[in-house]
Amino acid sequence: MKSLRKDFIEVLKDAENVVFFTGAGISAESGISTFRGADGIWNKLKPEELANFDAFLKNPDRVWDWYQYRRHIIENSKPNPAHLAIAEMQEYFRNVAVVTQNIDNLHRRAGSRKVYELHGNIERNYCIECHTWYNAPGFASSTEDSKVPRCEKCGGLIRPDIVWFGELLPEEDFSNSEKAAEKCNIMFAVGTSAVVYPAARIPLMAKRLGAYLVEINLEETELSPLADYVLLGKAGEILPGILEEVKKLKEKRA
Ligand code: BV8
Ligand code: ZN
Repeated sequence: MKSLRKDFIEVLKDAENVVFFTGAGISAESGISTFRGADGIWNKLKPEELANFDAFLKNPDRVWDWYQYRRHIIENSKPNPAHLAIAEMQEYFRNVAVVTQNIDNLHRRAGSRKVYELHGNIERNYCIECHTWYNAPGFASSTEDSKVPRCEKCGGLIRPDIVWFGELLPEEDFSNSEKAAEKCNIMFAVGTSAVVYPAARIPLMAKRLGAYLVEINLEETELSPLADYVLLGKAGEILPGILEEVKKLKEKRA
């Protein structure tokens, strides 16, 4: 990796609170498709046809089947060097938070401890009538792919715990993300097109309140003009490079 800019290194040196705001691009190198861009799944499918509650009520089997397809891919994937580098940053900064729009649980599997999930988690499911949770490992794989399971208590439809378009974000995760954005010294926006709201407010808020905003992406996005530093390339290559720099800085200081 080419050498990092001096002003960024200065901020890294003194930073105590660091936030990683991540999107689908960080999991691309784990083999999970992004939503937008060249290989995005929304290029083939319309979000309004699948990722919303009305679509689920209209054709629950179709929507369940689509999530089962994605679940199988996620179950067979593993954290990549970008997720692992973020988890290792916990050794070097006082406070590291991950605010993710991803539903794949790869940050926790990589070892990140403070993870706020703005769009839910595909490993969890609940009944739309009585809200009973169905989170036992293997629950979804024990069901038929093409048939939505029913609640054993009330017979209601079971859905994945994912925030669909038009739905509210989980209150606690969103408010913790806002707090993390308010107090961070550096905010990294990694692998996100930053077009889905209200999640995309998080890096904007951090920047407005004085954080140094670093963007890591294959290409420029709507966030780029606001970023203090734009690093173009693969997250799985850039983040391990930054981690190496952090290690050097902290060793020098010790
Ligand atoms: C809400 C879950 C309040 C399903 C997802 C018009 C204007 C503004 C806003 C709106 C509007 N119309 C509607 C809205 C609101 C809407 C919204 O923002 N729409 C946008 C798209 C216009 N938001 C909502 O509906 C939200 N709720 O507002 O509630 C409300 C409630 C009731 C009534 C009124 C208001 C709920 C949003 C929930 C979104 N859920 N999907 C599922 O996963 O199946 S969105 C979907 O996009 C994913 O969840 C994903 O997390 C999210 C964000 O996408 P990204 O992660 O950024 O991924 P993307 O593919 O776009 O980009 C990947 C990037 O990675 C690219 O830039 C690429 O270059 C880069 N990349 C690729 N490889 C790499 C890489 N970078 C680095 N390294 C690599 N190797
Ligand atoms: Zn039920």
